[in-house]
Amino acid sequence: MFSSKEEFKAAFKEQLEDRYGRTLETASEYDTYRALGTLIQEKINNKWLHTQQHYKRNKTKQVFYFSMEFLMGRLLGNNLLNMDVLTLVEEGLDELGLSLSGLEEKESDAGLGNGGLGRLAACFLDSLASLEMAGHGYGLRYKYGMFDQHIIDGKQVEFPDYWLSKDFVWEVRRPDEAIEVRFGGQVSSTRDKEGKLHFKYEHYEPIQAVPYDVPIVGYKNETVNTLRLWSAEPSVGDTMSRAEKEGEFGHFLGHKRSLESISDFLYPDDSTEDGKRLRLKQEYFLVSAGVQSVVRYFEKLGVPWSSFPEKAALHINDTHPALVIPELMRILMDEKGIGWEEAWEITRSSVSYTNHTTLSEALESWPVGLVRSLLPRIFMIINEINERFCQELWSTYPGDFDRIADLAIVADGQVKMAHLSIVGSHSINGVAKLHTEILKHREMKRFFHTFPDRFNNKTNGITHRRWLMHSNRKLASLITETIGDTWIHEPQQLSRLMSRKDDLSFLDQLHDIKHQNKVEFAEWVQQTQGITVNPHSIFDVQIKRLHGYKRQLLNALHIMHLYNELKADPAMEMVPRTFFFGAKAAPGYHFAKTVIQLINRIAEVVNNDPAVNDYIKVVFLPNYSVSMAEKIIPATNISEQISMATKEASGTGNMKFMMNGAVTVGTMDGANVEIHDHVGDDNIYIFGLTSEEIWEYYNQGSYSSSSIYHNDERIRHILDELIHYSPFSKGETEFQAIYDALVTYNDEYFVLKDFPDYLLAQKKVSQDYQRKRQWNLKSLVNIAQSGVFSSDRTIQEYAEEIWKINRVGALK
Ligand code: 26W
Repeated sequence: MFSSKEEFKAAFKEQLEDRYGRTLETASEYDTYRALGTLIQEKINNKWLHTQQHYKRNKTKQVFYFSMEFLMGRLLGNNLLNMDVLTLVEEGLDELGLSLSGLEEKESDAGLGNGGLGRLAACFLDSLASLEMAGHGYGLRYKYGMFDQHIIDGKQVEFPDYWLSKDFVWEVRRPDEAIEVRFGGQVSSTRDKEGKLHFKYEHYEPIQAVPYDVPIVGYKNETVNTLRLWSAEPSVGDTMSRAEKEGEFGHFLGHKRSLESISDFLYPDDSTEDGKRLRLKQEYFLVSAGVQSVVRYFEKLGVPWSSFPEKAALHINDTHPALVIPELMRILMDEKGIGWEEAWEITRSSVSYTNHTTLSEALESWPVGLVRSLLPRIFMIINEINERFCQELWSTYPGDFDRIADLAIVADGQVKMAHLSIVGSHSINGVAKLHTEILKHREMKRFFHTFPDRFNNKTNGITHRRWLMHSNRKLASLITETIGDTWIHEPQQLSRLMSRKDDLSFLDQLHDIKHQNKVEFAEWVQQTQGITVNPHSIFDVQIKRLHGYKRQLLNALHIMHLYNELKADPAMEMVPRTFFFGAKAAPGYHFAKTVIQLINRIAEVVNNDPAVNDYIKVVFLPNYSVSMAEKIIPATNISEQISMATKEASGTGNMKFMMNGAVTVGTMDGANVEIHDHVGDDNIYIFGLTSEEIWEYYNQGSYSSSSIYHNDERIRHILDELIHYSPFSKGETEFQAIYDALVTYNDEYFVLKDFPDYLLAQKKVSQDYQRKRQWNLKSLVNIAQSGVFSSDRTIQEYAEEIWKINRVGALK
């Protein structure tokens, strides 16, 4: 790397001149960003090459993490940190009159994911490389990532996110490693003399999958793994012959466009599965290109097929890449001549599956007709897997038709992807303790009964490098000054901070850092949103996708209630609070969009009312993204994790806030349960129904939201304000759907039921916040206990218990 600032500055200027034809004086900020990015990329390349050679030479077992989403965010800062040149580069740029943070803003935020599942994949890649483990990501190179959200007249409007309009300096296109993926066509079979079946696949549509590789740099080590993103391109030979046959260039162009559309855009829905043909094409495109490239690599090792599972672990991130199972079967049988039993053994021993949701509307299933016409050979294999599985069930549970119908992979004209994933893998994991228990004893109860040894828990985690060291450098420095830097490699050492729990000056320092972060964030809000917020107020933050079960509505109703109270009694004592929201709604999710509209209405009313706006402010931050999260989380006092119990599989935002010293207001859901275990009752505000209580209500069918509405005057007042003339409704009917969901349709997510308890928890927050020392202590405990939620811990568990891989150790 660079041995001095001088060396860096010289190299940087040279890059700017030689590669981009600019000098420091003539370069735009974007040019300087590109010059810096490509310069660092060149330095990474050397390590990257060595890592690959090392894996090959040593025939190292490698993990291939298949995911339809990788929510990477920006890479410049992270790469500088992991390459151990952050300070040197920052100071060097400073001497040249440039600001690193300014340049970082020039990078587009790679939003190739919806939310939790995609960001988890990104954190895992960082941990794998930082732990010197051989693990790579396989995903799609969407031209358009998660849509850009604008708020116009208080409503969400979506714009395409053409993130590639700026060069993505980190990717390397590798056309020589392109792979052909086949769709449609017909399959016929013939028997040879020995009676063995051979399948012939004809009249299919070939599409080229071209890999774009992105290096994943380990923290201060020699490991650089790969995120391989596949892009769809027409197969040259095929299009030429078509153009010739059809004799018309117009046809050729249309054909080309339709092929390329496979990797055009990310589906922006993480809550409902809508069975679109193009989505299935995307899934198979990723899977087929990925599995073929793994097999190609494996064959170069020159070891027998039976050792495939010792050389490759194929992980599927939710069911979206579940076709890995029949695709590997297809290649092993049709292309490599391996028999069913052996192919099945190899496949099942190589594949593992993570479930990320219990929401039934998000479970994928594909109509049989669609799978058959788009992927005829794959469909045959799925059918065969299904038949063999049902046979086995029949011998274990003879006569139990009901059970077999319930567990079948193909049933009711649908292919059930979760069933395929369970049957075809050796490990199935949930993402937090509670979630895994729900899978084992409720959602996947019968599968757990059949395959008890396959189920296990891997509580999620987040990379402390991006989410603490990079995004909150002041706090990271204070931690290192206090307990040394061993926590960086062993984040659970953060618990040593507990020795400072009685140290007033340390607690003050924590407070000062939080305050400075709030001041900086307030300045950013002022500049970008034109809203003035008071950094002395409590910063209360809910940032996540907008969904009914996540209950942004509960938060919004609380604010309406506070407003009503303040208006009724202007002398009421109130600790000033600023409520921040960041949330995108799926474009077709009307209810979620109405909630966004309500939040924006509340903001408009509250922020413009001089009688309350010294006490309450509401800010809806449009276009929430990874880079925005990095700005707001270090400045947060209260982390809102208020999903209806049983619905949030884990949550990972909750962990990021905790690590940055925010205190959680939350339900006993997902990983909140484990956060509570680690910090104890005094350092978290738990409220609301528990999962058991929810199930009890379900069993009894005894929940009645309308009786709450009729009996609780506060609730009635707020809900009436939604539909009758009030400052919030202005006499319009926009919020009728919210009223109806809560009152007429019996409040699916128990918002009204949990409302009173939520108010109490929030009252307690306001009281406690005023007792500075106790509050700072809560913040300290949260930071000190957060080490277990580093994704390094999670990845170590996956490595040992599922993938069976070790640290590669120092590469040299
Ligand atoms: C087919 C449409 C679709 C797309 C994505 C349905 C469901 C999804 C994901 C499974 C939703 C998701 O992101 N789940 C979240 O995963 C996180 C990482 O494990 C958890 O922390 C969140 O609780 C969970 O909601």
